[in-house]
Amino acid sequence: MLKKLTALALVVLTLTTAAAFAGTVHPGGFNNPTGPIADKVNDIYNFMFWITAIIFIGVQAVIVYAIFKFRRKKNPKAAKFTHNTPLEIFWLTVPAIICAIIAWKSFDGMRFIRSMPEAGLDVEVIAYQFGWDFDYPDLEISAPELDLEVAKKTKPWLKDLTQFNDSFSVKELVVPVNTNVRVHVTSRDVIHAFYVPELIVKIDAMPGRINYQWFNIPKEGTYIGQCAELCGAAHGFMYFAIHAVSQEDYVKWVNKQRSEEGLEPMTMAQLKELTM
Ligand SMILES: [Cu+2]
Repeated sequence: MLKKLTALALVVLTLTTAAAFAGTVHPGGFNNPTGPIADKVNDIYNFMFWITAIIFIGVQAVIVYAIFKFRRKKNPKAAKFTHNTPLEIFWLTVPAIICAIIAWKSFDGMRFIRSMPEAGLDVEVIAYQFGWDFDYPDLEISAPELDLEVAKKTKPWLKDLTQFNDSFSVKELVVPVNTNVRVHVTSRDVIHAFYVPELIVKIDAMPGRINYQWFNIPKEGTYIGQCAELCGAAHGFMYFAIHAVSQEDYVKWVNKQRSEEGLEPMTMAQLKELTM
């Protein structure tokens, strides 16, 4: 009776947990992989998933077959052999070939992710305890700090993140869509990590060292980023956002920042040329 009750409780718990999370898309989750790097990683993931699935089903099928075919009732006398050369050659070569294919695909993916595009919008990302600076060296501007009280009303992603703590600083890295963005990442104090789950982009921010990473966002929208290296008390609130906008909105945003710095506005052609 107790066993049955425990089993029932487990089933109910599983179902309610599944129902509670069904359809939940965490603002910082990787539920909507976006961009060429995410596509590449997804591609490798799916490829390996299907290899694993086919092997799993094959192994289970052989086990079930053996259970019935070689059951004690039908085979009262056990077979006693220790070697089968063709079988041994098979189970050494086939896995070796599969591993080689996976390695080739993985290295190809790594090469793609780690090769910086020849040109792109350059952004310097500087992490610190506890926040981020985004500087655009070619444009002589920096991403401004958002006024949380104002931003919370217009940016739904902030409302979700500030419900537990609304005392942190948040900046938005504004980039144009369909443009290669090259980030040069470093830190002012301890090790942090620049992590944008939906773009499947993650790179350490190390003091005294500049790491590099690139991405290209095909869809307008807000992509939440966060620090992914435990760096101190407010690590959990080290959020930022990448805001991918149309070319027109990007020009407007850049010129707003430039006018605040007392700089001349730039045209779309000038800005585009900087990324070519
Ligand atoms: Cu951190």
